[in-house]
Amino acid sequence: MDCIFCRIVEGSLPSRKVYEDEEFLVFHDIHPFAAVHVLIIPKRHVESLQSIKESDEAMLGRLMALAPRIAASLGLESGFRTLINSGVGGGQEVFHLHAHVFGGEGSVRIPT
Ligand code: DGP
Repeated sequence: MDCIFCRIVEGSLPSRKVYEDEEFLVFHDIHPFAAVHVLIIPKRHVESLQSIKESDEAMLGRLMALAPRIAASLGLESGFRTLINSGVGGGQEVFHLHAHVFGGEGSVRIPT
């Protein structure tokens, strides 16, 4: 399987890391839409929100709970926006589950 985000997790593709723990990796998006634009991904390959199983529910809770911690660590005191594109029809381009976190200049103009 050739997955860009799995390669970032492995370290064979570089990224600007913001946070890492056993389960998740957070890094800056290569094409930022806002002053702050990072991606939260599970290290384990999960294709999409479209394909999650019941056993993924706790992981998803932890992923979303990480967003405010990451936002705070990046200085987004006034708020932030999250987005998960799911499936081709939902605008997903990289098929490894990820939550976008946007903040600062530009973040409120991103089309949803
Ligand atoms: P989505 O449409 O939700 O699948 O968004 C995928 C995002 O991933 C898109 O905003 C650009 C970003 N991206 C794609 N390839 C790379 C990469 O190699 N490195 C980083 N840091 N971001 C990437």
